[in-house]
Amino acid sequence: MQYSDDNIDFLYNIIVAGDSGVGKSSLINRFVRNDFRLHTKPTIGVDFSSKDISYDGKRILGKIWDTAGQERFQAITPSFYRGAHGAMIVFDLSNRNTFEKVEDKWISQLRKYGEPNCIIILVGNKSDLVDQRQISVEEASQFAQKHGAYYMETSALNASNVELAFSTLMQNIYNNKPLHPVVVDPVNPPLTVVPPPVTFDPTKPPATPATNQPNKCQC
Ligand SMILES: Nc1nc2c(ncn2[C@@H]2O[C@H](COP(=O)(O)OP(=O)(O)OP(=O)(O)O)[C@@H](O)[C@H]2O)c(=O)[nH]1
Ligand SMILES: [Mg+2]
Repeated sequence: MQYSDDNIDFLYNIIVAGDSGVGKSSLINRFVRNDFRLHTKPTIGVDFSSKDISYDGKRILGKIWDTAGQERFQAITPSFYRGAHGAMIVFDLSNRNTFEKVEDKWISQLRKYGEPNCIIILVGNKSDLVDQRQISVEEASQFAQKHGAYYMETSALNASNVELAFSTLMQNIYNNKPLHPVVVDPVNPPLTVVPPPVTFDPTKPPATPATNQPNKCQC
């Protein structure tokens, strides 16, 4: 079954969350527009973008919800967790506090408000700041594994792994078959999501150093 846009086979809601300044908007800007700005403004509330990828002979559209990391917008974000097939939780590799908040805040919020079968990818951004790194690959990978998430390191500045992180998330949503078709925007609802005609293949390792096992959100 196709959507009214004949070019799109599947549509997934993806929420991007994490502390203010970790580079969420920059990652989306790099993925969607292949652009980067050194000076950005904090996101107000929630922004929306979309981009499609080709996978398994299908066109998959990602509706990407860019949430504000600032504390004053925290009342808004949970309603967007509710409709997400996938979540990208971002921290700044050069700022340990943003990594600690992933467990204390972002993953617990996702478990509380998110869909039980949502797929999580943990992203350590700003990998270009090599001398300022405060979290090792091993530590972040183990943390991701503990939470049933994929892990990837990116740089919105030099574009390293950005496309790969978003497409890995979308591909793994596709491979894990979303159980509940969900709608985020009741005014302009996405067309119904139909479970894909494939099952997850556990012999295909995820593109992550965290684990070779297929992982699901344990929220
Ligand atoms: N060096 C480096 N700087 C980055 C990278 N990604 C983002 N930045 C910078 O980090 C700052 C914050 O980026 P944003 O994308 O606005 O951060 P955000 O997570 O969207 O912040 P909020 O909207 O407040 O939640 C900006 O100055 C960006 O230029 C990166 O990969 N490397
Ligand atoms: Mg932002």
